[in-house]
Amino acid sequence: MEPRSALQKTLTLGAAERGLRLNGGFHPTPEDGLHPDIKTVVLLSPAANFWQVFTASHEYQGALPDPMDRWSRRTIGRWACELGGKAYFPFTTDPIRPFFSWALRSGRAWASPVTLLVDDTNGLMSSFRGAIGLRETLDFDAGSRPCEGCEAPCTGACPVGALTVDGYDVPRCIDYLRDNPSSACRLHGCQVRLSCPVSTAPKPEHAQFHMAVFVR
Ligand code: B12
Repeated sequence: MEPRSALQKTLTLGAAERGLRLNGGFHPTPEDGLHPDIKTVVLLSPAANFWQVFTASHEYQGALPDPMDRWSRRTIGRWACELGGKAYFPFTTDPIRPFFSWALRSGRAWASPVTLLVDDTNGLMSSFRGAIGLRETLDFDAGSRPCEGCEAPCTGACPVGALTVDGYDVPRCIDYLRDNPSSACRLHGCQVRLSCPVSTAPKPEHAQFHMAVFVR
């Protein structure tokens, strides 16, 4: 995303220093229930060097549970304070912050044929570490849905048919992952997400970290 203002440039650089990248944003309405001073919510996704930054952190190297969520709280939370903004996280439950819907509103992510989010930079590997609400109004360039003209290999990539155009059979997916610790899904990540031509494969240890959390 090209920086369009001084603040956007600051945010782009600040994200890069933290192993993150700006992944669009949206302008909240009163129905979102956010603080009325928040004019823009900027979505933050992992950048290409995210795993390197995260594994160097004391959260990863320590023994406490949920190190990535704790890394996100510290890193994005402090950054939001520095910016005079408010941090939001995809893993909080009270309240749930609807990142899936927020991503759709950003104009940078879309529902894929298998319903999972797809974005134009990381394909079906699209994900978010957090978001920052700002008092400033920022506009972002819209992207284009990468699925147009794609043969949609995602629709037939799940080895057990758990994630298809018919939806996501979560118990079937988790049963397969638990029963098959040496499967490609466990070792390299979800085969549906990786089948997207725009997706970048994570390092195996990064994929295994997420899959272990998912099946625990
Ligand atoms: C609950 C949840 C799940 C649940 C249930 C999802 C379902 N409907 O079947 C479970 C645990 C199954 C799940 C799984 C995964 N999820 Co999930 N999930 C969430 C979470 C925490 C809340 C969604 C919610 O209920 N929102 C509340 C409602 C009111 O808001 P909503 O935005 O309209 O929510 C809808 C969508 O989020 C959708 N949804 C959420 N997750 C998923 C996953 C799939 C496969 C599908 C089809 C739909 C879907 O279902 C919600 C209800 O309709 C969001 C983060 C967030 N805070 O939004 C991540 C989130 C949507 N998931 C995400 C991810 C990364 C995953 C996993 C890939 C995790 C992993 N492996 O590491 C897996 C998928 C397994 C795989 N194939 O690898 C990403 C987006 C990925 C993407 N490209 O779409 C999010 C945004 C989290 C993040 N940090 O980036 N997830």
